[in-house]
Amino acid sequence: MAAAARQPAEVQVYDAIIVGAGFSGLYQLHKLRDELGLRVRVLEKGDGIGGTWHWNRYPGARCDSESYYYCYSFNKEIEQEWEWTERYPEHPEIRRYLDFVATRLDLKRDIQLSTEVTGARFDKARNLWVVATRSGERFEARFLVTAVGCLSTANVPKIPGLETFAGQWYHTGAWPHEGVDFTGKRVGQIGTGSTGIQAAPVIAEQAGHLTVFQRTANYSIPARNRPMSPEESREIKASYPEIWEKARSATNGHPFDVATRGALSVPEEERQAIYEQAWDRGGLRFRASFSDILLSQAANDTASDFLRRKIREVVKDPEVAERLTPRDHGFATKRPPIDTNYFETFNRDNVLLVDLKEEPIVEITPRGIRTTKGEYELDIIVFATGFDALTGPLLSLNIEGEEGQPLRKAWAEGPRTYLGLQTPGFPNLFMITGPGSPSVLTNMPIAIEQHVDWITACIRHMREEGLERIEAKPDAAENWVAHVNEAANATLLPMASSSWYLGANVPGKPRVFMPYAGGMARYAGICSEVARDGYRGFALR
Ligand code: N01
Repeated sequence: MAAAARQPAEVQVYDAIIVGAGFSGLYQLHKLRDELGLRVRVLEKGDGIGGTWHWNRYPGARCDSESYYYCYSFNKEIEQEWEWTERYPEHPEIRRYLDFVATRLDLKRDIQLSTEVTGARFDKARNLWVVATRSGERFEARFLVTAVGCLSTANVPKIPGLETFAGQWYHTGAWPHEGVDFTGKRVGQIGTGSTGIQAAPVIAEQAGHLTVFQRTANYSIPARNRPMSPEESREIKASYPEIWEKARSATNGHPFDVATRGALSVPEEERQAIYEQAWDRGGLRFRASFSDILLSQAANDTASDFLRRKIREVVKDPEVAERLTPRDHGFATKRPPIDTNYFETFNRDNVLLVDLKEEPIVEITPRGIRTTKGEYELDIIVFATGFDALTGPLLSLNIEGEEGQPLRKAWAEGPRTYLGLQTPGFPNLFMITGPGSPSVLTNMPIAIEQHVDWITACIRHMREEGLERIEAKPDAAENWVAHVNEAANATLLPMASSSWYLGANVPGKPRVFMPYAGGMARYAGICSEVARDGYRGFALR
């Protein structure tokens, strides 16, 4: 890719540095370079573009949003030319799509791969960011835009003895590009979130034996993946203007209607029929069956009970079914997974479920995993244990603000942002889908495009007005954090105590509800209003 000679001692000067070459970084590069004419460099840690999809190549990895709207909406030609082959795109197809976009827009020449940002500090005398990389390069730029994704810092739990394990172990979010051969192997998988639920059925088909170590039982809706027919594809392409309009006006960036009726407003029989229909259709849309599934406990109970019954119907052994049944949280209060044959997998002879609530892990031994009840011998351990979500990817950049204060310190009690776009004390730093924005509660490309468009318009404004510096005001951030809490508390989301939305999956992480739960359309409206009001809440000079 970009072939500029790398000279460790020399400072390379740009108008903007973007960190990350996934969905966000690619679009931000296009906007700043091709619309504003800025000199831009994208620094990407991986040896390929694709962000999340570069790293997450575990068995069964495919997107939970449907392909026809898990993509960019800003370019008509790309939208019309690209052909999705399945209802949900598998990881190689998403990488091919992003490569197609990057080639079409000639983005690669400004992307520097295998370049890990190890530090960034704001030079307040010159109003610019000084960025350092692992290989010793130095960059300077007026603007620093993080496009690092929300789920890119792998969480490998500190289980004693891991270093003694004689077999191989892998985290799903850093999967070997050459794949892993499970043939005839005894595999242990820790974790039953969206990732584990996608991976287990595929691993079970290949492995000699699979043991799934489950800490918290999860709900899951069948994905009902299938090939896209040419007619379907044609119809979708003809309706894109309406599809995008719907996605942007929705609460979660998905182009489907959320029912306006409440779950308890219809008789039991009709409610069950609605759930059955949603179950047969499959996918994340299940939670749109009623308007109040995430607002009313009684409504949520009806969905949760329906899904618990489905587990009992699918899983033949009643004891295993009971262990697989979530009792501690309501449906969709944690990010709901979708699956292909997840619960069915536990009917296989070569699959065993270990409930870590009954027998917690004590240690990893050279031979496998030892719980309080015994040792499970394994050749391979798969950590499907999730991520240090939302804040982890930002904190790992070692960013220091204008007074030299580390971001890690500024966020010791949890992320403090204004609109999830900026944080006080860190001028000219923009975060795409940062904590405090709807991000992971939405269909990501919609949230990404909204942020990139807003950031681009803001930088355009600054250049037109001859401004050098923009910073979120402390009181604006304080009010926004309060509003983020208020929006979360108006829903049932904070009630799932083991949720990564709250940082609960990482020991020692502050328990703060991080994404904005007030809805994508409402959020986008607030951002537009703020800009129209002369960037209310930001200090510009
Ligand atoms: O991670 P998770 P994920 N000992 O945090 C368990 C997106 N995504 O990678 O619930 C034992 O959800 C943990 O248990 P508990 C999507 O937004 C998207 O699955 O904390 N177990 C849980 O079961 C998703 O929500 C797609 O008690 C431990 C699991 O590991 C997000 O990524 C596909 C443990 C982690 O689940 C994250 O999903 C996949 C320990 N010490 C993911 N630590 C697509 O759209 C953690 N666990 C394709």
